[in-house]
Amino acid sequence: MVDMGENQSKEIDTHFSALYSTIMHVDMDAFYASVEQLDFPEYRGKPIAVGGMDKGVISTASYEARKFGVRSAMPVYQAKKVCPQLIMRPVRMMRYQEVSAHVMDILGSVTPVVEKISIDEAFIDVAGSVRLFGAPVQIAQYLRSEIKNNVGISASVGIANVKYAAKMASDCAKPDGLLYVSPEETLSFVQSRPVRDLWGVGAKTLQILQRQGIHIVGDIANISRDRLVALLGQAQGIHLYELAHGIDTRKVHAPAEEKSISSEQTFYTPLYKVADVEEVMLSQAHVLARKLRGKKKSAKTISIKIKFSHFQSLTRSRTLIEDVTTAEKIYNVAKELLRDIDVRSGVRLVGLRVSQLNYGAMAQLDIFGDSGRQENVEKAMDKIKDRFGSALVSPASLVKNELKAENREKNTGKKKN
Ligand code: TTP
Ligand code: MG
Repeated sequence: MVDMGENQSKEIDTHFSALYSTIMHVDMDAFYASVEQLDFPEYRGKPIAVGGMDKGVISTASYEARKFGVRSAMPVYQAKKVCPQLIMRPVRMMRYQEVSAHVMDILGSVTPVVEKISIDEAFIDVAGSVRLFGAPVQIAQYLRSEIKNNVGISASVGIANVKYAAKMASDCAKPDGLLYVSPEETLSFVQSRPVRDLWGVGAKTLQILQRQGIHIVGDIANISRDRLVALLGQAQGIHLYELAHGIDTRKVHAPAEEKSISSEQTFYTPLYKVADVEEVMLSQAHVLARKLRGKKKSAKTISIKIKFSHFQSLTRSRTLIEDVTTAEKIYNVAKELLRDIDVRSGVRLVGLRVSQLNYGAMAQLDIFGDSGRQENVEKAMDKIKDRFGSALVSPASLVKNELKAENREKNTGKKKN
């Protein structure tokens, strides 16, 4: 077991093998209170608690306040009794959600397999990330420092080969720690922990077990499945029996993967010139590239779809050797695909699609090459567009197109995905 507090370090085997534990549970320390201490430096190092305003109970307390016994769900009057110097802060949910999104983004920078459990915790599985980013412990250290440096608060991480053990490990590592439990150690680790630390064990179950003299997970392992079922019912009995024996088949569920991103426009007044179709494609390429960058993805396949006035339609696509993220590249391929198509009979629909989406690391590796520079230019445009709207920054040809498209929209039908 590798326990890495703030100042500890350890040589890590960088050769990944299937024997590593790869499931991480990441949980922010004293989340609401930490955000208050981040935004208001005068509260740092002090016992503070968040909540109290409506229901009169504490949502969470800083670790300084926990030393006095202040806890979540404690009535404020009681908290003030055990800690008279306690500073109370109101809940600022919008701000915590903003910080949460930032943390989740950082987790998403090493793997797409991120399962958000609550505002301040998530499971991630880094099995597919080790070749790019290193062994799981290194990834966890990287994530913890990224969160600390970029968000400004601390996260604790537990790593194990099953979900509930990873969650137990992050609990053990708190605050501001990292605990790695190897696959061989999982069973003995889990069995050494108190039953109350098992994920999903509520007060009622805990009470029943404690009455039977069952206090640690190892105690559960010592009793028969039938007896557990008799005590807790079929579902809970079997579930706890399995957990006590290190069995947990639950996977880390990432949100459903997007397979492609597309943009389509229809025109009541057909387009007869290649240049007009190209202009539409340029605009669409920018929309798609921006979406790709927003999702930190890159694409390998680019397809175009053209529908003619006589309702015939055709598609052309090309799969590239390298992944693309920039509008420039998407547009250049689209233009080439359009070259063989005769548009003179009139085009009613232009569609552009990127597929075979990959997690964007490939493109980031190329950051110093030409496409890296182009990506940075387009990223800078994204930022300005986010702040000021999309009309202000665009390549000259695109501005022209946006104006044209706007005019068209006034007297034509337009569909955009
Ligand atoms: P937790 O992760 O349970 O607690 P925490 O982050 O404050 O402290 P730590 O993880 O270091 O033990 O919950 C996350 C946030 O959810 C917490 O900051 C405030 C909110 N919360 C409540 O509003 N009510 C509660 O009863 C609990 C437990 C949490
Ligand atoms: Mg937390």
